[in-house]
Amino acid sequence: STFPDHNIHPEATGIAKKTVDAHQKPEELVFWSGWFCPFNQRVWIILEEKGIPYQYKEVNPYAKEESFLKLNPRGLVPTIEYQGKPLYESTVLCEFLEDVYLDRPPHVLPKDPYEKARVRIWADHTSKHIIPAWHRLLQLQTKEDQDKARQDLYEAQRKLAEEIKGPYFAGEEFGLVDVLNVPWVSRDHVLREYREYKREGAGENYARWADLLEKRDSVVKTTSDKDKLMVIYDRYLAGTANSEVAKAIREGKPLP
Ligand code: GSH
Repeated sequence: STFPDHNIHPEATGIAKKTVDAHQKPEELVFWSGWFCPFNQRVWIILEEKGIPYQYKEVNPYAKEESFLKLNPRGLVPTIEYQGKPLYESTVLCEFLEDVYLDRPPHVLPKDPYEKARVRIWADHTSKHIIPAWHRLLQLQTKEDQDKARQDLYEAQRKLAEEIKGPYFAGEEFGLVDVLNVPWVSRDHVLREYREYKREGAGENYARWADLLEKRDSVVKTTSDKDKLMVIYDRYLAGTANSEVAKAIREGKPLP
């Protein structure tokens, strides 16, 4: 079908809806958001963490509307317009917001060049290893594939956890590696309920860090009701989702 996730709930719900309502007036930063999307939540969390003035606009990225493709030819959320100019890709956007709003804490990248580079290594590890394994575990259908994906995920999360300075990844401040991971931490109830996943499987350090991250105010404020999210995740669990991410996992290709 042309609209793989056609019966997606049209807007944020619960606490996230209040956050949306508080960000309706025009600002120089427009956030084109999909309430359900974990990549999208990364950017939303930074906007909230730094208290950046932004205008929230909901978009259904599956509809691939012409006006949206003009902003982001990949047709994905998150997308922003800053002073009328479009940008996209969640990791790029997180770094962009740090550059533009450097005076607003938390500083999501360390100042020290060595520490900054180290953060980028573990951001890359998150994109290359943690997120793909997470989605394989969610989506693959045979026990064998799921067992393999679960082991891959534990291993990738354990490696990252060995590098945590504490309490957050890079030390005292909530930062880039934390924000890149937390949307999947706050959705891991799906894996715990349906895929025999547990945080401790990746070690005590990982579990402690994950427990801390999901309590962050900015995370809570950008999280919609679980029942609305589960409508979407049920399709992934059944192997019938047709998003770009779902197709990539099925075809064994890198994520979009
Ligand atoms: N690499 C992108 C990023 O990090 O921003 C991935 C974003 C992404 O996959 N967004 C999904 C989307 O817009 C929603 S979670 N999908 C539209 C589609 O699959 O057609």
